[in-house]
Amino acid sequence: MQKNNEQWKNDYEDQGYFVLRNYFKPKQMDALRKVISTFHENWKSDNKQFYQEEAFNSSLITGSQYLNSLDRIKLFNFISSNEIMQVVDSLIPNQPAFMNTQLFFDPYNAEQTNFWHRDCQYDYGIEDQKKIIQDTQVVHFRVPLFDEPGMELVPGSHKRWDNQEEYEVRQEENNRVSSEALSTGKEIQLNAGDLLVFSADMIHRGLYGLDRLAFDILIFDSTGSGSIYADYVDSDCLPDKSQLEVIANPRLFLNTLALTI
Ligand SMILES: O=C(O)CCC(=O)C(=O)O
Repeated sequence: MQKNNEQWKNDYEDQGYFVLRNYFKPKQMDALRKVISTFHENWKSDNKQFYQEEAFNSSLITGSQYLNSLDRIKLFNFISSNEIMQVVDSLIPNQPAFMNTQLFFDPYNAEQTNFWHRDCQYDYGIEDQKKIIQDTQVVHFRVPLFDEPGMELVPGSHKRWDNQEEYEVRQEENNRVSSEALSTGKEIQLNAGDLLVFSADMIHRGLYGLDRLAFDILIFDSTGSGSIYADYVDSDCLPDKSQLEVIANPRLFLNTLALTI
C-alpha cells in the first residue's frame, strides 16, 4: 500500500499525472452512472440552447439545482470514498479541500473542436500563470463513466513553462489554433472504472468521441497560497449539516467549509 502511494506521488511530481486502471468496483460505477445520468438529463433539458450551441461540460454537479438530497449524498460519499481519499492523501497530505465537480460530454455540434489549455489561463495573465504553476496545486480526478477516447496531456508541463509550439497553439498566436496537434502531447485512453489524476495547470485537452461522460472532481491544497481557491467554491455544492452527518468521511468538505465561513 505504502509503495503505491509513493509511486503515485512520484509519478504526479515528475509527469503531472497518472492513471489507475480498473480502480473502481463495477458496483460503484453503476451507482455513480445512475446519479450522474439524472443530473445530466435534468441539466440538458434546463440548458437546451447552451447545450446545442456550444457546451462541452457542466459544473456544480453536487449542487441542489438538479439532484435531490439522497443523490447528492451518494455523490458526496463517492467523492470522499476510500478510493479517492487514498490518492488525495498521497498527493496533498495537509488539508486537502473539495473545490467543485464538472461533467465532460461530447459537444452537440460534432464540428466543434477541442482546445489545449492550462486551467489557470482563464483567470490569470501570462506572468501570473508562470507563478501559479510553481506555487499552487489543484488536482483533477477524472472518472470516466463509459469507455472514452480520454485526454491528451503534455507530461511534465505542470512544472515548466510552454515551449514555443505549445505557447503559440495554446494562445492561438502566429496563425495557430488551439485544436492543432502538439508534438509533446500524449493521448491517454480511458475506460469506465479507471481513474485519471492530473494537474489542472498542466497543458491538456479533452478528446471527444464515443458519447463520453466523464465526472471530474477538483481538489486543492488549501495550505499557504492555495487558500485563494476557496473563492472558487460555490457553497450550494457543499453538504449541509444533516448531509455531513451521513457522509462516511466528510474531512474533504469540512476542510473547505473551514475556509469559506
Ligand atoms: O474533457 C474535456 O473536454 C476537457 C477537460 C478539461 O479541460 C479539464 O478537465 O480541465
